[in-house]
Amino acid sequence: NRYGNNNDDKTSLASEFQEFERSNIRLKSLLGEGNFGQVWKAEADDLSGHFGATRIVAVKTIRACSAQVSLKDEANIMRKLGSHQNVVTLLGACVESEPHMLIMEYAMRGRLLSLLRAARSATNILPASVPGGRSLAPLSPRTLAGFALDIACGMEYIAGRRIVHRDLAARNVLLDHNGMCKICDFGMSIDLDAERLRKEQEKNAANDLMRHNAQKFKFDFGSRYILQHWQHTFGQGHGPGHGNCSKEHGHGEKKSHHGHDTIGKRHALPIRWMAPESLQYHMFTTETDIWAFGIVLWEIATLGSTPYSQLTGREVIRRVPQGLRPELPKESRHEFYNLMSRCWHKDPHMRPSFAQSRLEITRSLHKWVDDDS
Ligand code: ACK
Repeated sequence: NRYGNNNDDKTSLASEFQEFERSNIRLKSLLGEGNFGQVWKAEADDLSGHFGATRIVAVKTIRACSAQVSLKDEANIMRKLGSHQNVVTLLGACVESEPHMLIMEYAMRGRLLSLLRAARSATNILPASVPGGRSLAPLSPRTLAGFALDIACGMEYIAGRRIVHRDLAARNVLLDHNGMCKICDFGMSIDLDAERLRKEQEKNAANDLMRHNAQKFKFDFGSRYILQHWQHTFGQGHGPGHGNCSKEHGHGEKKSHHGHDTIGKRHALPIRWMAPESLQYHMFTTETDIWAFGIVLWEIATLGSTPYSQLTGREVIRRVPQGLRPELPKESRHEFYNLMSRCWHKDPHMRPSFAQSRLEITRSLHKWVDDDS
């Protein structure tokens, strides 16, 4: 299976990713900068399983002024993901000491968003295609559908590993030398298994606290009983202590249920790619990733337009939960019209899965091949 899981042995991952020796990395040129970090093109020696060899890699680092930002969570998510041809693979990490570094496979053709925008103008020079690779010049409907298929496959794999990406967008899809899409940037992602474990621990801690309070209450009840008994026996004004304890106890510990606290990370949010339930209730699930996938289909069909470009972020937050959707591009093929608008169903459970999306895109691709021949 071309798109199947090819790294099911979770136990092998832990040992595979020891701390990488940072003197084996040579930064060569800056590829770009994000909110907190930089991405460098670099050379790395002796990567796991390739001793004695040097490989061109991409290295993500944290800028000195953002030293408090950690790349550990991102490294753990990428470790859990392992290797898939439509996901940027982590090759090594330096996260035991500062500055943190993530060593990733290098995707030489850069961001999908840049490629889509470059294709708008015929005068722009697009990268030539590699023999055996996908043709990128011109960007035919079939090439565009190929991108959509790659992203659906990558996301199906990611969702299968119980990771919610939370920042799926054409700017976070890279192209390798073959013109194959690779999903990247897991800086905002959450691991649903780790979250569940954390919530269970929180619940246990809350239960312990409740048990502790219940015992305290029992003790207080007991002491009040003794006090009343004392007062009954010896009359008011006598007794141990001050004898005025009737209203002081019995407060139950309140347990807060803020959905947004469960994320535990503070980042600028990709509002124009977010589902109504994320905008309103800070809920992030595989279904909200599907919503973002629908927006990516829209970005592909419009060659890199910005969703709701006429609106401010504030207006998007207000109007998407009221039913506003991106305008469907006239030039896109009917199948994708249909698919992207189903990704934007108000009810998350009515949205297609990534597997379903993959099947539908594959079917369209086959149909076009048959129509063309
Ligand atoms: O369009 P780009 O060249 O592709 O500019 C951005 C920049 O770094 C900041 O994110 C590039 N980039 C990120 N990760 C990789 C990677 N694994 N391989 C190649 N380029 C990358 C991205």
